[in-house]
Amino acid sequence: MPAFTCCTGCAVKAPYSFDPDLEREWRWSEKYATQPEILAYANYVADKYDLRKDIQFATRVERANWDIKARRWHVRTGIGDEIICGFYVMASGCLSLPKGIDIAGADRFEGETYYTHRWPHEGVDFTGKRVAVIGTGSSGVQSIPLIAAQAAQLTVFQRTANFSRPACNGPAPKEKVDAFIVDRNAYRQAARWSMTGVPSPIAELRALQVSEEERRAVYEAAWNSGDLLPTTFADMVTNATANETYCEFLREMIRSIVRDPATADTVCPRGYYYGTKRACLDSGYYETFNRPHVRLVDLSKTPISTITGTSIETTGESLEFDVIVFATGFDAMTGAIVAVDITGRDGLSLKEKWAAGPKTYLGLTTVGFPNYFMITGPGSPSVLSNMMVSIEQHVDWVSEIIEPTETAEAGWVQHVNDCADITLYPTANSWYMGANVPGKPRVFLPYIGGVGRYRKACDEVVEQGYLGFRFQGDDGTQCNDGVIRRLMPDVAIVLEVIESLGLPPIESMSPQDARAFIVALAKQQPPGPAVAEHLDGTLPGAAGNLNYRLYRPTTAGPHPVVVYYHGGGWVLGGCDSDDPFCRDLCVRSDSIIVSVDYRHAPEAPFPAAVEDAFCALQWVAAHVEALGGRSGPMSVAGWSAGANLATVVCRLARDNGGPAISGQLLLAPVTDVDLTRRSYEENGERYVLTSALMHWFFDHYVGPADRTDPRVAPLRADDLANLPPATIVTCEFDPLRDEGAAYAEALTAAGVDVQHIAARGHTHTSLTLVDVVISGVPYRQRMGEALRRFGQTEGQSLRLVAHA
Ligand code: NA7
Repeated sequence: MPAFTCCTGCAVKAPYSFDPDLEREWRWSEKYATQPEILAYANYVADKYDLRKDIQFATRVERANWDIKARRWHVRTGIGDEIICGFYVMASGCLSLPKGIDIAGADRFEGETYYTHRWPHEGVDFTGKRVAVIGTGSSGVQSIPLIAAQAAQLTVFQRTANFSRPACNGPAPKEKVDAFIVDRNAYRQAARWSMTGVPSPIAELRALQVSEEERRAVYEAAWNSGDLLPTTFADMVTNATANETYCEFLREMIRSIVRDPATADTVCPRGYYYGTKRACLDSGYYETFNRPHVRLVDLSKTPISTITGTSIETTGESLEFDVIVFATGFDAMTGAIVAVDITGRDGLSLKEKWAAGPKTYLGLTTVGFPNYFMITGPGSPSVLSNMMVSIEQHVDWVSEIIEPTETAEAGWVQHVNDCADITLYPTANSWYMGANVPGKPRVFLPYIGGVGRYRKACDEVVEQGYLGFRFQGDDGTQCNDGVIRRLMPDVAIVLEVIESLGLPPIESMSPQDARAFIVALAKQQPPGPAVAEHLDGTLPGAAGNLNYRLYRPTTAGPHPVVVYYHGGGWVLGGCDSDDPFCRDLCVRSDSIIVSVDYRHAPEAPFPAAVEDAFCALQWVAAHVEALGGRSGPMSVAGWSAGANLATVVCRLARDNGGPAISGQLLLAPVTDVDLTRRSYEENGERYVLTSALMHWFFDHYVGPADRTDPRVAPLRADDLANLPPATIVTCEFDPLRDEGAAYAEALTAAGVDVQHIAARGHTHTSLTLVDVVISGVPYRQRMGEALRRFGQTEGQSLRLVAHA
């Protein structure tokens, strides 16, 4: 068998792009070229640019340390050389240091032993031999059919089944090659700004939004595409139910290929989501298990206990072999870097610095290691991208700069985690998480925000005067400190989409047009989770009937009741606009949510909304049991202007002898009329709720004389004592952030039990975007928990009301 490759198509889809001549001269024979062809390309490039004179082959770098006085790196090699240099670049690969073979007795085997990562260049002949392959990752999946074609007997030892699809290898489709030849630049540009470094359409539909037939058609097209990352659905990496539909389709395809049902069942992956472990492409992998001389051993049922001189022993049997092939993977992303003993400023060891997981700025640099760079280091798209595209970007970049700051590095590490945390990836035991190497910290290693977004972050670092980098020269230090990405990644995407639509600002519309606009927007939202029932009704307001919508949880009742007031600046919104959020609150709080309308300004200005809000509260209190709720105090909740009403009715209830309220949940509340706070200055223009829009709301809602009335500006009330316990959620990028925080402080000072939750990286509107902004889930969960707590605190609130 010739040397094979576990190539992902990186080199083939986009070889070096720095020289148009090179692109024209070289032609690949197939989509996923094998190792000999890639080696030939590397040699061709080395010859063409006369590179060999600058390369020292067969030399291992063992140590490197920074000489702070001379501002130089000292790099020591295994053959005793010491190289002194201004810059030290580790381009040592993400998957180049093999994971140690952690199987007892592996070194005792007396037959032939091969490792997929160190394949003999002259090839291996398996003819007539009994061969074992251990490992079914990308390397195993690709080598198994080739080994089976020669061996007398092949036994595959599988610990975890992997998802694999046909590679459909062969010459690249002519139309793709022609398009590339006609406009190379367009292809390169598209690749550089794409998600994965391979230009492909962005998935817009969500899997559960389409019919089963449509879903299947998309999955079949993906199966037949031969692409590693074909476009499927937008929620594939974030929604477990959506992902499971794809997993089940793939299992069905596997079962249709593998004839023996027990073997088919064993090679069907389970227990993790598609893509969260590196998915594979193969040429006849599943078909191989139909061959009479190929057998599968399921190590999840009968693990290997030891390897002897002639056999592999599992807990179930002993099997003799002539050859063992280890396809057991790599110490991914960090292994090859920390294998060199690197010491930075003040004797700091990189291995120790990274003991709990790698910390980098942009995956390129790390604090304490001046003039040190990593090509495709942890925290950059790296293994989640076409490596060539990412390598070229890093190489272009490192010719420029020096050392990052602590703030910049901590901010980037946070951002890399924020990106991973909204996906299903951290749920799997994968090498992306370091989970294949015993004792390695469980950290998501690459950057999953995408090649294009990553490039943009790097470019913005430069545009902002090398934000987060420190330059140290003879004439002192220069530093522009800061964090390049502070918004939650999914919030940033929503803002980008809104910006790309070029919508007119709401405050430029009439209230009627603005309401129609909000209704149209609400129709675009995902529906939110299922509840046992939602029913629409009317209740008497202060000047006529008001609509309400009740959401009932699926669990057995009776449930505590929450009266909810929608957002919309007292001018816009209604039960529909906040529907997904109310469903979500209902499920997470296990409470009945009664979302009540109130009259809107300017037709019905202040105090109409307050009067209606209080009437609605009284009506719900009088009908708690008729609505299926648990008797006793209710809680109130609201968002924005609705949160303003929710806290205002708490004061009214306190001062008017009821109804009893056990707690108030205030999401981004309006608590004051001062539009000059710092949060207005910082966030008044770019994050959907703008200063201009707040002016528009106030101008419609309340005349200047009434603006400081505590029923408009509850922060200005001089008697905040004895109000129900409050959970107040403020959002970092919200003009209302500081007045929400001030209100939390004022209530606390008045002796109210307050929980203040500051939502990092969120905007005024992002936490209500259920199933769109996944990073809002932990906050919605805490809001649900707050309501649960309120639902259990009858005694305290009754006492508070009695006091009033
Ligand atoms: P991978 O994808 O890490 O696969 C390694 C495989 O070896 C995987 O199936 C492991 O099972 C298995 N393995 C590892 N250790 C053992 C032991 N001790 N016993 C049994 N089985 C074991 O590495 P590859 O080389 O295949 O691919 C690396 C990347 O190269 C690939 O994704 C492409 O990007 C190119 P596990 O899943 O851990 O249970």
